[in-house]
Amino acid sequence: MFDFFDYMPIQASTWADRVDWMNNWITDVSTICTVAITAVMLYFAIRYRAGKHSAPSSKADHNLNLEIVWTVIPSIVCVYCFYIGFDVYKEMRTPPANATEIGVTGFKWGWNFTYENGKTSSKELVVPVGEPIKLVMKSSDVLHSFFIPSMRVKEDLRGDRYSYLWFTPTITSDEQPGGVFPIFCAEYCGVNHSGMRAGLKVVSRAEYNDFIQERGAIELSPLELGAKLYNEKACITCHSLDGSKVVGPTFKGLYGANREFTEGEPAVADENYLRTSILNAGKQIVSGYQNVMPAFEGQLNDKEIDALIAFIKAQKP
Ligand code: HEC
Ligand SMILES: [Cu+2]
Repeated sequence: MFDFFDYMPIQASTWADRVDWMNNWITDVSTICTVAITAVMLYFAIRYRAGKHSAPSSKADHNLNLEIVWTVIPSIVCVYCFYIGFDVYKEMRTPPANATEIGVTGFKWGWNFTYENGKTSSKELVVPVGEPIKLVMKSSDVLHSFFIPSMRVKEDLRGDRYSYLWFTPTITSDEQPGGVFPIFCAEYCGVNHSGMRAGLKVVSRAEYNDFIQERGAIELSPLELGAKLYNEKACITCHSLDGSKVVGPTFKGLYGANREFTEGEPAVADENYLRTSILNAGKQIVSGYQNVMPAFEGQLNDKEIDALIAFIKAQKP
């Protein structure tokens, strides 16, 4: 509406416009109401102060029309706020399938970023401009929250499951101080909480490719490590890659598929489902199979679990 207050950080993602519009709209409506109500209150307090101007005693006790008006109008305003908020929220919850995926791990007190080919970084998260970016996030200890003000996104990181964020950066970060958009932890997580700062570096696709290409020779990509573990941890003895049913279900086309169980509600095989299945297969038994898969809880570290998930995701239908 009027944009009375200009305090928001630079708009650098496709969300920014809509988030700011909503923020300004709510602030403007609240400001107008506060000013109007205060003005009327002051006017009445002075106009009808005790003394010779005292209000004559009145027989009016209520006014139905007035009450309907001041109930219906605020209700419409509230429902409208909810509606436009929900509209953006729905999109924010649904990352597009073609997004570039980057892993984020929060720990006391810092961040680790893992790119698709196994390259890692910690002080700077580097992303290509103009493309959707999906962050698959997890904490290795307490709750943290990943906050990039210029992208207008923030989401908690938990220790027991993955959470997601996605955004499309609209401008590169060249012009920013330090060449990066600031990243903060927004969940109080201990003494060095305020030290959990990093930078989001938004670059061209070509620069991004160069950046992820520079990596140590011995580092395996998550996919390569996943393939190695698939053999070494003997998943291969019970899970095929070609669609055939062995002791366990095939990994072919598993990611994103609907799963049915001997007990309980069906589920979609997303990252959280795969993680639970790998660590604790006995929790939900896939219909048509026996509960014979060993629990890998405690036998695989986070990096290995992420690698197996990447490997399963790569087995396209
Ligand atoms: C001894 C055989 C066996 C081994 C070894 C085994 N699994 Fe399984 N797995 C199964 C069976 C049987 C099921 C289906 C029953 C269930 O849900 O527990 C299953 C289910 C799964 C599921 C859920 C599949 C679906 O269709 O929803 C995943 C994911 C999985 N296993 C991953 C793995 C990984 C990764 C490994 C290796 C680290 C592994 N499994 C090792 C037998 C095995
Ligand atoms: Cu933190």
